[in-house]
Amino acid sequence: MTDVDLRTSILRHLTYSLGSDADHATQHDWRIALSLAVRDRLIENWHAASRATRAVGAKRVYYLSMEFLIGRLLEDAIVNLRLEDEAQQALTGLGLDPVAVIQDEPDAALGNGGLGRLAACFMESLSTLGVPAFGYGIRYEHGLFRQSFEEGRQIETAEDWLTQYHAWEFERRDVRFKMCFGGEVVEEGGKPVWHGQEAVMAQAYDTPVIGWRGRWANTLRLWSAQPLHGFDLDRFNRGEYAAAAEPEALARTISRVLYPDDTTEQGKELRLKQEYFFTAASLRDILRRFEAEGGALTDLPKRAAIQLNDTHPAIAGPELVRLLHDEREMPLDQAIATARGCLSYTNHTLMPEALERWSEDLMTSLLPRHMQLIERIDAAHAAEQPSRSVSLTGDGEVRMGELAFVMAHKVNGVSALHTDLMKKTVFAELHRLHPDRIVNETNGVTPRRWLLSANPRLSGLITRTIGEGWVDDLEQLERLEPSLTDPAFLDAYAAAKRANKADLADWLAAEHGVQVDPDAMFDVQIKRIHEYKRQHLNILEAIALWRDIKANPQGNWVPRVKIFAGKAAPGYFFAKEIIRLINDVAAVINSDPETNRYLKVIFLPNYNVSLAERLIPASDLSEQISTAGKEASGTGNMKFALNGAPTIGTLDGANVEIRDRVGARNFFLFGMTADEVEARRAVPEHAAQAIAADPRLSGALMEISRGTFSRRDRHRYRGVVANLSGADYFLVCSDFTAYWDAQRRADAAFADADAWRRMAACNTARSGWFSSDRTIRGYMADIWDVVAVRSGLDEAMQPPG
Ligand code: Z57
Repeated sequence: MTDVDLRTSILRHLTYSLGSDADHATQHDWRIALSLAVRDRLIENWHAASRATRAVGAKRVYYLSMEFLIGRLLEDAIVNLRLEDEAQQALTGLGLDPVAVIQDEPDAALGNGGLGRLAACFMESLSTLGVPAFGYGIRYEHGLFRQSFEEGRQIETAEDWLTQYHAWEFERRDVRFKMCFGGEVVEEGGKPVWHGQEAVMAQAYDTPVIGWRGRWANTLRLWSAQPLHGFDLDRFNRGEYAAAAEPEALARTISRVLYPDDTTEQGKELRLKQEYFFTAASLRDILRRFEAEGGALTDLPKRAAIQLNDTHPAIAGPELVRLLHDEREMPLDQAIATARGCLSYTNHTLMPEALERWSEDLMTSLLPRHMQLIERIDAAHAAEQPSRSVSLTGDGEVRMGELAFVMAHKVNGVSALHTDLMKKTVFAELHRLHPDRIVNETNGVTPRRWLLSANPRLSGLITRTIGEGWVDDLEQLERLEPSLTDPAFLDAYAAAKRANKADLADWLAAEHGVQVDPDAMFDVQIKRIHEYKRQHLNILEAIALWRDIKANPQGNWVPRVKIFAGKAAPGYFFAKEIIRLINDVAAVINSDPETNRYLKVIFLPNYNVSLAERLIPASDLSEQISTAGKEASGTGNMKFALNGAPTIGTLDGANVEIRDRVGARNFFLFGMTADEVEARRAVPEHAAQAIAADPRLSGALMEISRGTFSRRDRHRYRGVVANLSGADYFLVCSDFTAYWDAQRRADAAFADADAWRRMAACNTARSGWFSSDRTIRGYMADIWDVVAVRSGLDEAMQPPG
């Protein structure tokens, strides 16, 4: 239905696809009808893209990821297809509120945090650049849990995005593979054959991913686990109702729920099953496509670049070797070399608790043939090393990082500092053996979602100033540089920020019952709750500031609203304590009539992509305060800078590169460097020393200890205080004074409104390098050896609409 205007198409879908009518339709019905009408406009280009890829025999990128944190899809499609005006007119003409219709869509929250969101930004950039690509992952029935608070404590409830009709996916009944687990390996005709014991079906669901201007669309293919055989009627007829349904429930368990842990590993059997399930199904699909198109198997690396997003799909190494060697008779050495030619691996963390290790026993019982092949791969690799110092197994465990490294032709870190530390720490030995394997690809974010769509006021101003070329060539933001001294531009820039903040203030009042002054500094820390990210450093500063204000209420204080949001892994006790502490502190501070003109603290529940899109454009100050050496990159940091919120931060992850680009004067740097952190940890009593040296820090800790924020349970935070004044592994106390000083520098800068808006605009003008388009071009050149196909396609494609 692309032959009619959007309004007609919406009404037709409402009638003929939903069986509803304009008199009875709910907001949900309208939203689905609009989604289907918009979807119609991208299908032809989607098909044309895969036709063009086949026609030229192009090499494809396969991005394997346990997580795709995509958020809402409707607005993204409308923006990328340039249908904003038409959609707006159609909806208002039908008596609807466009914003409410768009916001009716639940987030697709198939990810935890940075790693999953990065995968989503990469998919969008691959389509914008016209690179043939598939994303492969799991179609979780329940994405990341929903978070609420009860007396300040985190409560988790199941997220159920799929209970609503999902307009963006297509079930591919013809794309399904049988996946096996367990069983044994037996010799048959002189070769090992794996007979699995348990089997489930992997069923493909496809979602089109549309690039800028709808010129190209790729596919996100998510696997759902289904029972091999239908329902057991015999059992049912015998009255065994539960037993009849059991095999189905068991099979579906594999794609039931996303593990809610970010940067920690649980080592659960079901998790390993999930990893193998989606990785093996994806490889089968890749090989089927390759074989359908024809060519010698040893040429697979010329047609397929398979990127492993962390070690979660690292079983791809042995599985691809198994498919080539066991099932297609390629000699083992050649199979390993061919697999390595296709595979590459992205590392996202150096934290020991995140590095995946599976017990050899579990691996042997679940994937017996893979365990044998891992040993063969290990032996082949050991034969290349004179010292034989690196092994894929040890202490009864398989080391997935080492396995991924050995099976990849390239291994990349996600920021310059992180890549450097990878070479010096976790992969030092492997780096010595393979000095050309590790490369850096600093993360990026898609400017379509994170600037154009999330911040229409600022993007409108940018387009009026430099034209709209920046949208898919973000380094054009440099052309704002001359305007940074133009008072008219800076007025407009500040007005856009002020209006975004006023919108946020209205929303906070309406949805959360909190009153904030839109002229106060909006100081924002939004990310998963983790000790290394140091939300507790931020709240300690808030307590210290509150005490200073109380001691001198007539002082010249710069009003601040501190906003927090983020989820804690359900089993991460300390992270949950931090959430509760922040909520308890907020309750006391916000109701203090002596100080609440100057300081408010808000912890917003259920942080997700949509909330980030609301908060970031309305932020003044970006909190990026991790212990140096711990945050691999960060990507929120880039979104804030782009939207004109200067950073207060440490020299960690991509903060280093952000500061290099926006300029030291436009960045509030504090704290120890990664090297200094290591040295400081070796100082005995480092926390006690820091506390004794700073009365503000000791005062804030004292306030928590005496129960100021937990009056009916004074010892509630004994554990938190003991941790901070004892081991303090993440050096919160040792960085406190420097952080406090940086905050006061930020206050002083904010008080000078002219200087501040110049600093904010500088951040926007100089953040163009942080586009995920630039990151993807880096992967294309350094890792994948692929080229865009779009140019050859222009005549084959129809303009949208
Ligand atoms: C995750 O979100 C990240 C690393 C992990 O090992 C896992 Br598991 C999940 C994050 C890093 O913490 C961020 O620093 C980084 O920006 C992001 O991955 C994307 O690279």
